[in-house]
Parts: sequence; C-alpha cells; structure tokens
Amino acid sequence: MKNDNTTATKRRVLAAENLENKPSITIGLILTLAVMLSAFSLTSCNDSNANNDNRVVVEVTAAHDQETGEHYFVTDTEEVPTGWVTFRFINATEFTHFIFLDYLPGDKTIEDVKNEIWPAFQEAMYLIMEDKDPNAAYEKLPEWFADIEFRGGPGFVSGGNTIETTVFLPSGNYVMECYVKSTDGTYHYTEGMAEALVVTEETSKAEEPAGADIQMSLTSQGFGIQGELTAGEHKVAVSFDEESPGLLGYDVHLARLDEETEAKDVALWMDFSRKSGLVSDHENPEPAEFLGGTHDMPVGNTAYFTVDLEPGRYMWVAEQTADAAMYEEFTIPGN
Ligand SMILES: [Cu+2]
Repeated sequence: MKNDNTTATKRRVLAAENLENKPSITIGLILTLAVMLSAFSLTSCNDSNANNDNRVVVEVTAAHDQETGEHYFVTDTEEVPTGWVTFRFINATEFTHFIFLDYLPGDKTIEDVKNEIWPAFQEAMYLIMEDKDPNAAYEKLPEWFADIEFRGGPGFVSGGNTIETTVFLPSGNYVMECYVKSTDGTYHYTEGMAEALVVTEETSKAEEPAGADIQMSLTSQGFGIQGELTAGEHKVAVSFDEESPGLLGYDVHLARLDEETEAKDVALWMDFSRKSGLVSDHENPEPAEFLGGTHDMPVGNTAYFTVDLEPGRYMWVAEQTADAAMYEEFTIPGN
C-alpha cells in the first residue's frame, strides 16, 4: 500500500510544478500513468488477501478532458448481480470527486434523472451563485425525487488517489453521480460525470466484507467510533443508525490536514448549498486531501471501506450543511 502514497505524492509534486504554464496532454498522460500504477499496486495488495474470489467489483475511473472541460466517469461494467458490490474508484484527475449512488424508483432511468432532477438542482445552484433564492428551482423537482433511495458509494477522494467502498445493492436501476462543483457553480454531473448501473435479479456470491477493525455508528451525535486508529491499513465498517431530518444523510469521509488547515473550514466546504461548498478546480482547490469513505444509506445498512494512515493530522467529516457541521479531528503520531 505504501506505493500508492508514494506515487500519489509524486503525482502531486509533478502537478504542482507543471500546472502554471503547461496544461494539456503530457500532464494528463503522466497523471493517468501514475494513477494506473497506484491502482495496480492496490489491486495486487488486495488480491493477496484470501477469500475475495467471489467479490463483485465495479471499477470506475474519474477523468477530465482538459480541452472541453468535461468531467466524466469511465466504468468497466454497466451491470452487476444483486448483493455486495465493491467500487474501486480511481481518481485520474487533479480534482476531488466521489460516486454517489441513487437507487431509482420503478422503471426510472438515468435519462429521467438527466431530464427532471439535475436541471432543477443546477438551476438552484446558479441562483445561489447570484445570491438569489433557489427555492423556485427546487420546486421544479418531480414528486418521484422523494422516492430515490441513496445507497452510499465511494466518498470524497482527491486527485491521484484510489479508494474502495463496499455496499449492498438490491436489484434495480442506479445512477452513479458526482456533484462536486466548479467555481461558477456547475455540478460535475452537468458536465457529464454520471453513469447508469443496472443491478440484476441474479444473486451474487460475494460475501459481506469481514475483518473490520474500526466500527462506526453514524447518528446526529457523531461518528460513534470504536477501535484504535493507528498507522497502517484499517478496514472500517459503518452502520447507518439514524434517519437524517433533511436531504443530507449522515455519512463519513476521511481527510488529511496539513499544518495550517482548520478542520472547521473543511467541514464548511462540505456544505453544497454554500457558494464555495464542494468546489474543486484550479481556481479554488479543495481544502484538504480526501482519502475516501462512504455516502449515506438507509438506516440498517452497513458500508465498508479501507483506509491507510500515515503519521499526520486527519479528520472524519460528514457531508452536512454548515449549521449542522459534523467532524472529528485525530492525529496519528509519528515515530
Ligand atoms: Cu466530480
């Protein structure tokens, strides 16, 4: 796993050196190569663990077209059997992304979401950017929006990093979307960062992940963490134990903080309804390095993800509005 971080760090240094005056294809290639290398080492690392033979893995790569500005996902499958699904999410860009899983009601498809849901949210965000009331736009949401179930998905991850998150998916139609924003308020899904996933009625043989050494119980009281956070790799099991009163459920993401960054500022950035919330681009980079986690799921579900901690400052943070900010800072001591 060490290779991951080394490669990611190299990539970041490379990016920092080149960003100013030489965008374009060369950097894109270097980044892609670096990320592919880091993904490869993660794969070999996991495959050396026993009993994963039946795992169902969806590999998704976050990509960015420098010429058109388009953000998009590249996925290796459009269909999986019902059961435990592991998402391996490779961020081959310089920006933060995530995969949020919408479980659609009835026979709704990604086209319905594109036509009826995202335009309302996008219009609302552009109103917010102009300091106008977004409610008129939100009122355009169709009634069936309330029937979409949020089913977790890989949490926030900064450029160059690869993460894995495992969730249980019932059969039906899903959308994988990212709603990180650009400085002008444009959501990534508006730029094309969304893909459909069909979960069939065939039952997979994938087993529920075992061996979690960190347990979390997510409620309005916080993360309910049990287990010892030390340097090295940890498997985290997250149980969703309280219904959210609003749109945003209780979820958890890991961020690494540099010496100057205040945890509170990262928590505020998590509020999508603020102008500067969830913005990640060259003009306004994300406030910390994100290392994965899980989005919210209905009460009673459990999601799993893996983290690799080095000595340093970290925080767990939920995607909540500024007035309900939920975060917890911790330090992994050095030698
Ligand atoms: Cu994104």
